[in-house]
Amino acid sequence: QEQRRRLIAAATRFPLPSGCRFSYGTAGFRADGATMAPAVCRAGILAALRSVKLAGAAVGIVITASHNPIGDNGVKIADPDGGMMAQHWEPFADALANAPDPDALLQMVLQFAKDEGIPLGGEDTAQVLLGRDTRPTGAYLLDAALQGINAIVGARAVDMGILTTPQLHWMVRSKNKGVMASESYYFRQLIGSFRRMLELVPKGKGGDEVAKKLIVDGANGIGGVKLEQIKVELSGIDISVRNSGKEGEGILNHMCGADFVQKERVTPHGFNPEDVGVRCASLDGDADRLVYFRLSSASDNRVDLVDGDKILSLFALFIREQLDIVNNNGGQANKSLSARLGIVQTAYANGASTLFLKSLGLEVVFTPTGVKYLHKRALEYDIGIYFEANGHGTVVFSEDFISQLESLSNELSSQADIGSAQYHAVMRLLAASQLINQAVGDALSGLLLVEAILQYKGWSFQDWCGLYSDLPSRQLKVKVKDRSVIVTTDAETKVSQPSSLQELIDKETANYTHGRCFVRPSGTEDVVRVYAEASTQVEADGLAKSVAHHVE
Ligand code: NG1
Ligand code: ZN
Repeated sequence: QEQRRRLIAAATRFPLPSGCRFSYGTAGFRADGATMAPAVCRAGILAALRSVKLAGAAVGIVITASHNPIGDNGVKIADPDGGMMAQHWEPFADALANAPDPDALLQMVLQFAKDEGIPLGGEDTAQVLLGRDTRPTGAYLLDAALQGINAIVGARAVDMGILTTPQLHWMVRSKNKGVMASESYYFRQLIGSFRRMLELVPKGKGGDEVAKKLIVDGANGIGGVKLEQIKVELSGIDISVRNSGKEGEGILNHMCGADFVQKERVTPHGFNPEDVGVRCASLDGDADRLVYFRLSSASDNRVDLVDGDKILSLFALFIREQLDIVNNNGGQANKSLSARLGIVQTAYANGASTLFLKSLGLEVVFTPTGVKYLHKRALEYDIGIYFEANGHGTVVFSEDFISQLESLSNELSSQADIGSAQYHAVMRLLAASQLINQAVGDALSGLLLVEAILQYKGWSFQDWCGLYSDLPSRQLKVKVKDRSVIVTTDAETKVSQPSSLQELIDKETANYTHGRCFVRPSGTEDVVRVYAEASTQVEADGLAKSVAHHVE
């Protein structure tokens, strides 16, 4: 009875405006922040139910619209392992968000609880950790989420404050592993493992003062704020933050941030000609994306870009090198590591990156867009490295592999091999596994791993950028009446419906050397995206434009 009363009360407080339709897309629900309260409240209900279903394990709610404009907002749910909510709950998320009235919502929850075997009404049955970014609608939506969570009897909500998205995912994962789920613990892990990585840089490598200098574009979001908080403790790099989110510095994601830099390939707001040649990094508004860039010249605003694909390539090279050092030294079976290393990309990965990775003999596989697909696929390996071209990605290590590392490090240290190259390589892999966020792509931890690897290799930005040359590409957005009429297959590389569209794309693509083109409906915006690659920029633009024409 109490349970029924609470659900009706919550749904009544946040009625669904007529004509509103929410869909749990690539990264949860997203819309204009002012219209999001009903969906966020219902996401609160959903998260609490998810926790009850999973025997009270902590789940997470993140209130953010990532790289989207400041007026937008969104909500997504993290599962107990810190990853995205299991996909088979998405249809229920959609149905719940769109329940037309309180009574329909109540019936829906009761029916779902029955079908899924979720026991309602118990005490202390669920816990939900909440985080939000710096958006002005964040506090209001946090309240809506709290009311949704509290509509489930026995659910406890814990507001973790204003955080980067990956911090919240990390906290959920930690909580369920019995590790302290606090921000200070998160920072301690980041700073400590980064320091260990630098201690393992071979003598004579590592940076001079110039190599240590890094300018970070914080997108006027939460990432810059957090980086300011910890940068004094990051000895070994000299970080200055621009677009740090301080009063007067600019608007969230506006003319700055990882999405802007990666898509527009121009200098973000807040940079000037004095920065030419300096290594720069750009985060997005919630700090789960990371790209690097360098101002090419003082006379125009173009940048040399290092996108997610090249960050992935750097990580892959580094990890492969460490595995080789361990396995080629001595060669005794009990002192080697057996690891399946896998690379996961999406259709947006630059074709040149895929060729490069394959030329190294690495296994490369593809999934549809969205970390929920990439992350899951990466978990199939002992070491899975995934990145979207836009800079979202991470490295995941299997538990079995981590225990191999731990026992090998114990064995080597007890045999007084701690000066050996093999021991150092094992320790580097261990430190990297602690530095890089295992729950989800994390710009701050990714940035520190990049910096540590550049120092290890003694590489400049140019050395890194020159690993391979990106094929010229173009991305366009097309507004259509109903984007859901486009259905794709083969990890989104082919259109299956409408059936004539793929033939048209093939015909256009055949006109270009190294042409590649695909279209798909966005999961976060009301548009169809067109991506084209070809051997020159003019050709890539031409291909994208002619295909966009067929989509309209
Ligand atoms: P959609 O709108 O589904 O293309 C975008 C990004 C994804 C991912 C999500 C979540 C591109 C082409 N797509 O998804 O990679 O980051 O947003 O934020 O960048
Ligand atoms: Zn983001």
